[in-house]
Amino acid sequence: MVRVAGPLAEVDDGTGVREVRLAPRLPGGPPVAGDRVRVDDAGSQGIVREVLPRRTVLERIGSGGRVRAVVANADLLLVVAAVAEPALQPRLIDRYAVAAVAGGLDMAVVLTKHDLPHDERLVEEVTARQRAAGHTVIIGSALDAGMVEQVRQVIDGRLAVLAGHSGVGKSTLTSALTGVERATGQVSERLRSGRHTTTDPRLIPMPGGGAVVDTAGVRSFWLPPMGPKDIAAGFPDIVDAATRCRFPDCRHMGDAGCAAADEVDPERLASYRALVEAAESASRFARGHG
Ligand SMILES: Nc1nc2c(ncn2[C@@H]2O[C@H](COP(=O)(O)OP(=O)(O)OP(=O)(O)O)[C@@H](O)[C@H]2O)c(=O)[nH]1
Ligand SMILES: [Mg+2]
Ligand SMILES: [Zn+2]
Repeated sequence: MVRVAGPLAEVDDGTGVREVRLAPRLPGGPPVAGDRVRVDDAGSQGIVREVLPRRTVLERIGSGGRVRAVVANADLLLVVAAVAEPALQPRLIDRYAVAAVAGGLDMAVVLTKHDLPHDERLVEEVTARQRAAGHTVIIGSALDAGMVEQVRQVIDGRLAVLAGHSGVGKSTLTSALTGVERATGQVSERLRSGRHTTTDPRLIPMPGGGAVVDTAGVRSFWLPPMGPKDIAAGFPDIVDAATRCRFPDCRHMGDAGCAAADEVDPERLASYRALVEAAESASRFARGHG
């Protein structure tokens, strides 16, 4: 599945991209970019009859509070964040890491706009923390061929999804990686209009192997409902410390004998705790008690 647009979609069967229709109440659907589908070619236009089981899925909370798939079957989540314009938000990267582990994707971080004035201390802190958590971090300018080559190497022939705030350079990178021109926009215009430049996630193959899905920028990225264990799984440093917590079911929320409280970087622990608290208040709200 290359992209979905209402009742229509584009699929690529290896010989080329063509337009198909989606059957109503599609089993396994609704489909998203990256999905594998069964197409019925009986009529003049192919009809998608089934969405096949997903190997991985990146999910978020969409409008209306429903869990929504963003991309299916991607191998790698590239979290794109600018060091300036828009401002770097370290905890957004942690939220994506939780979603990546939950959905079965590898993750790497791409920090763009290093050519613009920025807070270098914050960038160094974020980079050190993310590398300590086991993530590759690439820093540079999306307008620079050197960074594009580094990103290509990290993708390494796989299917990667580019996600992050609006205006951080996802489409700029996608154009450079694929040679397919993607609409890019000035951040100032975007802030005025409140609109994102990219609205249709689309899977685009890269010459020489691999492919990327350029997604629409998010205002914020909210996780599907999950418990403390699933949230902690997105923090390898907490997972490691947890083996030394006194109790095997330690939630690292101020529990007695918690090793994470002593060993884990305070900002990382605070980031984890904020997610657990947000998940708990969301589930209270859903049950109608809050
Ligand atoms: N100086 C500088 N400008 C950049 C860099 N990366 C992207 N830009 C510019 O930032 C603007 C936004 O880039 P886009 O690629 O459209 O951002 P996007 O992440 O696709 O945004 P949405 O589609 O709205 O989610 C464009 O004017 C780019 O030329 C960078 O590393 N340095
Ligand atoms: Mg874009
Ligand atoms: Zn603990």
